[in-house]
Amino acid sequence: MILQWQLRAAFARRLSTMYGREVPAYNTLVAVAEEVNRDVVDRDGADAQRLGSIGRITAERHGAIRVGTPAELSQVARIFGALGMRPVGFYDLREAARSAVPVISTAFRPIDADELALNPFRVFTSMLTPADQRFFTPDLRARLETFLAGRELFGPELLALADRAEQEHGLPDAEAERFLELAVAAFELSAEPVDRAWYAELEAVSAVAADIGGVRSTHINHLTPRVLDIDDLYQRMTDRGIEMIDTIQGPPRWRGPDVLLRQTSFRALAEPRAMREPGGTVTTGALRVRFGEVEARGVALTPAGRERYDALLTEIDVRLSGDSGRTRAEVAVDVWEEGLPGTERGLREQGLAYFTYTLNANRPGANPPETPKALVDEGWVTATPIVYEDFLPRSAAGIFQSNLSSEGSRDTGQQGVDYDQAWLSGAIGREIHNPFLLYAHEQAASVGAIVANLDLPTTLKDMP
Ligand code: OOG
Ligand code: NI
Repeated sequence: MILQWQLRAAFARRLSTMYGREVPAYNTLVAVAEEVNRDVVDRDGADAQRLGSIGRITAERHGAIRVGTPAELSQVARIFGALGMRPVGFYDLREAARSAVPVISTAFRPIDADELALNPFRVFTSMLTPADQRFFTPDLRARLETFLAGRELFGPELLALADRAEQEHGLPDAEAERFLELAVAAFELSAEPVDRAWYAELEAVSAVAADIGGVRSTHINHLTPRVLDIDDLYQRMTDRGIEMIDTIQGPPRWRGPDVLLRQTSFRALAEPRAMREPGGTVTTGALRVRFGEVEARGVALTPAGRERYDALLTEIDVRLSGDSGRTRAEVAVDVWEEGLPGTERGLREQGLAYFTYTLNANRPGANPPETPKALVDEGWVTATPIVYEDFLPRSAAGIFQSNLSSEGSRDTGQQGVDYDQAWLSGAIGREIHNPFLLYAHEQAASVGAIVANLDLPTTLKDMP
C-alpha cells in the first residue's frame, strides 16, 4: 500500500522531472536554490531550519494550474484529494491585477502539521470566470462555455483511481503507479494543435483566458522551489544570465523576521507549438505560457498581523508616489522598520504571528506562571514560529502580471460578478478551509497540550 503522503511526494518528484524536461531553466533554478540553501545552512546552522527542516525545504514545491469550469475544478479537487491535499483559501485576482486576469483561485495543500512535515506540496489553482462581463461579451462567453464543456481534462480511469485513493487513504503498488503516470500526464503540455484564430480571439481579451480556454487540455504553468535566501538567489540567477522580473513580491529584505511569503520569477522562453491555421493546415507556432518562480517563506501572521501587512504595503505605495527618487526596496525597508516588530518575540507579544509552544525538558521551578508570555520568558516553554503555507493575492497578481505579454482588455462600464469562498465551495462540493483557522488551531492545540501537562487553568488556551 502506498500511503497518500507517499503518493503526494512521488507526484511532486515526477512533476518536477517532467517540468525540468519541458522547461530546462527550471532545472537551473532548482540547482541554484539548492546551492543557496546549502550555503545558508552552513552559515546559519539550526537557525536556517527554524521554519522547516532542510529535508522538507529541499523537497518543497508549489505548482500552479488553471482550469475553465467548476466541473473541472471539482475533478482537480478529486485528484489532489487522493494526494491528501485540501482546498485552502479564496483568492480573487480580478481586482488585484492591473492586467486582465479573469480568474478566482484556491490552493490545494495538506492541512495537518504532520502531513505538511512529510511533504508540503501545494498547487495554486485558478478557475476562469466567463460570466464576468467586464472581460467577456455574452457571445464570447457562450462560445467559450461551449468549448469548455466539450473538452475532457482528466479521463475516467484517473478519476476512479483518485477516488479510490482518497477513500482508502492510499493505493496498492500497481494502482499507485498507474495513478501517478496518468496524473502527471494530465498536467503535461499537450502536443495537440492549437486553433490559432480561437486562441488569438481570447488572447485579445486576456492572455490568461487564452491559456485556459484556448486549448483542450491543462498544464502546469510553473513549479516553484523554496529557498532560504531569495535575495541571494536572485543575484545568482542574474549572474547566470537569466533575466528575472524586476522585483521580489511581498515583504522587503530587512533585519527582522521573515513573514509570510516573498516570491520572484523569470519568464520562460516561448515554446514551439503545433497550430491549426484557419484553412485547416497545421503549422508550427510558438506560445509563451510558462515561467519559473521561486519563493521564501516566513512566519504565518494572525488576522491582526495580516491587516498590518496590508497597511504597510499601502503605505509603501503612498510614499513611493510622493517621493520618486527612491527605489521600492529602500522605501519598503523604512516602512517595515517603523511598522513591524523587529523580533519574533515582538510579533508574538503583539499577537501578530502564530507560534506553537512546546514544553522544555527542564522545569525552572515548582509553580508555572499562567500566561504564555511568562511561560516563555521564565523558560518553561519554547515558542516556535508556524510557517506560512499559503499565498498572497497581491503577490499572485504581480506574478500573473509580470509574465503576461499583453494587458488584455476590460470594459469597466460593465458590472462584475461577485464570487466568494462560499460560492466556490458550493461549486466544487467541498469545504474550502480558512487558512487563519488552520494556523490558529495548530497554535491552540499546542497550548492545550501544555495546559494539560502543567495542569494550568484552561482559560490559557484562549490566549495567543
Ligand atoms: C498563478 C499565479 C499565482 C503564486 O505563487 O502566487 C502563484 C498562475 O500564474 O496561474 O502561483
Ligand atoms: Ni506560484
